[in-house]
Amino acid sequence: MSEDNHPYIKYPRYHPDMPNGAEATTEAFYQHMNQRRTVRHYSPEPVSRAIIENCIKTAGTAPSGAHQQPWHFCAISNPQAKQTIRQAAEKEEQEFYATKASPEWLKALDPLGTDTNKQFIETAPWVIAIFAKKYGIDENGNKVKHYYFNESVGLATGMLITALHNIGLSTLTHTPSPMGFLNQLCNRPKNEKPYMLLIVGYPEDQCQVPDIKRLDLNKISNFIE
Ligand code: IYR
Repeated sequence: MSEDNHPYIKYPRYHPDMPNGAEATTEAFYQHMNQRRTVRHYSPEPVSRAIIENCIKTAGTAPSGAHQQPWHFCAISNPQAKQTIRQAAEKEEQEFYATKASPEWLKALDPLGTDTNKQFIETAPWVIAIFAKKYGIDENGNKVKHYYFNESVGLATGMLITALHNIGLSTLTHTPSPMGFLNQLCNRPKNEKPYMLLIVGYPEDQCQVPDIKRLDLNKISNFIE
C-alpha cells in the first residue's frame, strides 16, 4: 500500500513502567505465564461481559498478514447456545474417539484424560468461538485474498489466552472437528472458518490438572550470538 493512502504516523519508543528493570520484569512475566494451565473442570462463577470485551480487544491488537485482521470472536454465555454447542461437539467427538482417531493419537491424548464428555462447555460462563476469515469481501461483493490468515488468528488467540490468564481466568482450547455447525449457531458467513472454541472461566474448587512438565529453554531454543 502506498504512503498516499496509508499515511505514516510517529511511533515513539514505548516505555512501560519497569521499576526493577527489563530482566527482572521478563523473569516475573515468565513466572506469571508459567502458572497457566489448560483447565477441563470449570466453576459456574460468572465473568462480566466487560472483562470478555477487554480481552477480545486485546486479541484484536495482534499483528496480521497485510493488516487484514482476519479474525472474529463470537462470545457466548447464553445457556441454550452453550447446550447446543456441547451437544454438537460431543457428537463430533464420539466419532473422533470411536473411529477417526488413530491409535497413536489416542495414546498421545491418554495422559491428558480427555474423552467425549464436554460438560465444561455448559458449566463455564463463556465459550468464545473463534473464526478465521479465509477471504474478505469488498464493497462490491468481490472476494479479497487474505494472507496468512491461520497464522494471524493463532497469534490473536494466543494473546486472548494471555489476556484472560492475566486476570486469573482459565481457558481450554477445544477443536471439535469438523466445526461447521458453529457458522449457523454464531450467525457467521461462509468466508469465516471456525478456528477454535475457547472455553473461559475459573477452575472449579477441587480442579486437578495433569502433572505435565514444560520443555527446558535449551530444548526449545538455541542461540547464535
Ligand atoms: N478434540 C478431542 C481430542 C483432543 C485432541 C488434542 I491434539 C488435545 O490436545 C486434546 C483433545 C477432544 O477435545 O477431546
